[in-house]
Amino acid sequence: MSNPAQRANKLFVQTFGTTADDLYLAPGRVNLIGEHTDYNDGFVLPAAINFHTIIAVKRRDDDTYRAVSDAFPGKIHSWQFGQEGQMSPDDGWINYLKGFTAAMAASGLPAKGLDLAVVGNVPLGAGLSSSAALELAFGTAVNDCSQLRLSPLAVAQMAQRGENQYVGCACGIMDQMISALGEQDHALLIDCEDLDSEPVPIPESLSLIIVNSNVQRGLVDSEYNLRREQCEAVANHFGVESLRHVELHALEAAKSQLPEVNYRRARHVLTENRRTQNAAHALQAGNISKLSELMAQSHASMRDDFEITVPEIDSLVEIIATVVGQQGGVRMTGGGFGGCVVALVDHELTDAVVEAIESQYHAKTGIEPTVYLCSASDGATRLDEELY
Ligand code: GAF
Repeated sequence: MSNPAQRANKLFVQTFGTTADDLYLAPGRVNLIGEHTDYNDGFVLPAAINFHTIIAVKRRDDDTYRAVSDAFPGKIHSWQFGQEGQMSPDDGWINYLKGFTAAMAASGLPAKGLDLAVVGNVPLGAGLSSSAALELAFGTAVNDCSQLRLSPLAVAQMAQRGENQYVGCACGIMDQMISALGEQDHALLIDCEDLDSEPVPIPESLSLIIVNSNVQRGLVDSEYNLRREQCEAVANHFGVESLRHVELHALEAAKSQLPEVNYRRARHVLTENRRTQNAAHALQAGNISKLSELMAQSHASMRDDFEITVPEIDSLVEIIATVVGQQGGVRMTGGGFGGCVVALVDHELTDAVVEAIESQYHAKTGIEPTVYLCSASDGATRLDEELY
């Protein structure tokens, strides 16, 4: 049926027996380069994508929240502001909303209650940040409806706090920040130390292709948190706050004093920071062969040093790289252990890339891939339904 905005409104009426006041939307994201660098105060280069979470909301006079999702119609969750209780893994998606209100309450910010109906088309569990899209659509609605006047960056930080403290995932700021601040046809170079960001135009000659490996992601949170601990252990070794303050030559000099695996984790982060800054320059300059080289190096570093790829993802990257050569870049995107690869390729090669994936990936892995032809989109906002 209809578009997602109409679906959200319809779900709202079916659930609450009245019409919603407003619609809010936030995008998922794809990271072009700069993986596992955000929580090390490094650089990332993500883009918001044209896959969204949309929430239809109605303001309430009390501090109660009632929420329904089209993934589980009929199941209404409700809680009171500041009384979110313990996170329950069985509650799934609602934890991200409760995390947001819990973080607001802990910061001493007041907020009024809402009734809300959630729909979306960000693929779930694919590493495209459906959770950040949910948090930012909700956070933007809460901010607006309670007239808190938080900046989009402050909403993103609140969402990250909720996910860290309530949901228990030690994620960095990248996903929330790009979902808040994304710009159409641009990636965003973010310095995760001071949270400065700079839009980088994606050349019109390039197609943004995302391919879901459809590998079931396992152990994501525990492996993610372990990587973070390994990085922090190296920063502690040098007596600095984060890996941002460790130079590559100092890391090389200290190699024999570090556990080998931690040395490799840190080498990924330090080299990835350089690659990310260089990739932003290459994109800006339209230097696609340089971008291609940097994305290939990034993938190899994630595979060999950070060990977050899986054979199916490596195989997808190889299939695409063989078609595009120096006329585009390809690498795994997101936290890892399955999920998606991202490719930025010359438009003229789009069909050849899709054909190669469809003819080779299943034959090599026994899994059907899903291809999304995307565009970089704007960040979270209140939605004018007519414009959607
Ligand atoms: C996940 C996290 F949520 C991000 O903060 C980031 O660390 C990413 O993995 C890896 O780059 O998406």
